[in-house]
Amino acid sequence: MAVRYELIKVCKQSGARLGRLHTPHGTFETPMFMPVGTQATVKTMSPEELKEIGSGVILANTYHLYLRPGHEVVREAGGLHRFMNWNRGILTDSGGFQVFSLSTLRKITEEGVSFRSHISGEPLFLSPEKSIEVQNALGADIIMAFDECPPFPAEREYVRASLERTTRWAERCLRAHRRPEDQALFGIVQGGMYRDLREQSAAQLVAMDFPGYAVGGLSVGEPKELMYEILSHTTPLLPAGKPRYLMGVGSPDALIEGVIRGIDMFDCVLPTRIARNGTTMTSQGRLVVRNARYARDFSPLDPECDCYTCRHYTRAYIRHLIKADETFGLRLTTYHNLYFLTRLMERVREAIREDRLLDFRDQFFAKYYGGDQ
Ligand code: PRF
Ligand code: ZN
Repeated sequence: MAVRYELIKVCKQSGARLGRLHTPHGTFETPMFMPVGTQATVKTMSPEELKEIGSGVILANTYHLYLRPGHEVVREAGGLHRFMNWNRGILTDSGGFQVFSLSTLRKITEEGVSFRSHISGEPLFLSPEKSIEVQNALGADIIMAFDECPPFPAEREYVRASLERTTRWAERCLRAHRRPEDQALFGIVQGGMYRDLREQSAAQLVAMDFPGYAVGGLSVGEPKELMYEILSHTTPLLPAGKPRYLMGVGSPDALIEGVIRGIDMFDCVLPTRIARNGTTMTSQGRLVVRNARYARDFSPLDPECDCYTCRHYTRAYIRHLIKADETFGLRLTTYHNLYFLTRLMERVREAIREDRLLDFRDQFFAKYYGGDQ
């Protein structure tokens, strides 16, 4: 088996899980946050920096790497790990979600999705078989089933037909998978905001015995409370002995609330994307370091942070770099934001170990959201 999940303990106060994910490229503690490296690079960060931050698994995208440089190039390079010089974990998303958010003129049928490349405009096609072929060539430790993520809001009838097709696609993915011994294929639960459809999707996928499960179709524009409600309803349907991954979620509050509802893995572009427009996450909440009010502020981004950025550079200097379009500024804010979320997950694991995750949440939120959460 490519990936083995070891459940270490359940927090008596919250029900959250502390575990270990054993992969062909190392063992990583969960709950964990996975930085996004869409194009086989976490924008502005070197692998050495990611290791220093403490990242274990990073995410790359099938859609982007299929378009450019092409999966055959990556296969020839010896797989993604060698291609990008990253010897810890890699997870690839299957491409369906990115086709819908990035390409134009897409058309979905039982066979798959046809679309035009957002780079060259050329007509392309992705199916469950093609997605798995590409992901087998890329060689990530964890690969994802090819799914459809319905928009929000979506009518019940559409969501039902979509999840049933996602289930049939998941079966095709399992059959097409050529490297089950060193790549774990995760199923993705869909079903939108309908509890009974989540039950149907989870039951069908669990019967197929995937080595791990993702909850997809959330954080697509619905109110946070609704996401938490659907999540609370979905995670208990998944087997306790396998890892659970909440796709595309990375705000501090959603990470903590997700862990409380039994999630082990998260990914999101949020920390890296906001860093590149001059927004940082600190123990006192978001800080827009681009703002004029920091022009003469010679304190660190976060007085409680001991990352490379906060040990050596001031808000005034980082603001100056970003205003002057100097790329070093983007590296400094990206480093800090990834460090912040990685430390947050470390503190979450410590709180689970000590059965006090609900207390930790309340203390963290009081500071991060200024007491109004
Ligand atoms: N499916 C896939 N990737 C995703 C999602 C999904 O539903 C989401 C939803 N938040 C993010 N990334 N394959
Ligand atoms: Zn910092």
